[in-house]
Amino acid sequence: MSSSYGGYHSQSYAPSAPEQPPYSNYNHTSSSTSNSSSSSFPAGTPQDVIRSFQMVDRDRSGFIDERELHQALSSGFHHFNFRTIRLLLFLFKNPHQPLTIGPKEFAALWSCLGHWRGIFERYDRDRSGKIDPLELRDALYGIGYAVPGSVLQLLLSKYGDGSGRRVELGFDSFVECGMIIKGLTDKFKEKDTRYTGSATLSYDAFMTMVLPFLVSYD
Ligand SMILES: [Ca+2]
Repeated sequence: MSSSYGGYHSQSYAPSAPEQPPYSNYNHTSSSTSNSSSSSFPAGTPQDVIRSFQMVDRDRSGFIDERELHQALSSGFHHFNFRTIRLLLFLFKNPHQPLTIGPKEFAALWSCLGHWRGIFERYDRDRSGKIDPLELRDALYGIGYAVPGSVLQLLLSKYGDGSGRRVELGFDSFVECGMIIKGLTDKFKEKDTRYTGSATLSYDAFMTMVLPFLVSYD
């Protein structure tokens, strides 16, 4: 169940799966008292991460939505487009709440983005502030994903401006590409237990694997 993304719960996408139970008590007790939601952050969460969350969680509900997440990440990291935000939301959402992020997920997401930031900076070799196709290939290879050129091309075709010019990815699009490749590959590996490079999987399993990565795509 645990994954390196801080836990996304793929079984909730299985068409045959029962409905998720309705929202149940998630850690924070009485929402009306003014206790800060920091009590729900994992121990050791940096103060600036907690502050970022609280700054956008204006109603102190202990959860943030798409717009609030966009605000928090854009001021903390870099401007994020909403497509990336929607993917992040799907991958990190609280299992009991549709499309919202609680403190625990926010801390996991923030630390995950920190890792991607490090990779981005390491592989932006010409310091252009963008990742070009070769830099992307090397970055993915560097973290253990030898992605075929044809797959990379297909992936990158989503990010062009239609002019046919070479695609360059900002941090948000880079994170998106990285998470799609990493997420799908890791999901595949779960089915390919003997690391043969091929796997047999059911229709349900296939759809469950792929769908979360498509829903953010408009
Ligand atoms: Ca570059």
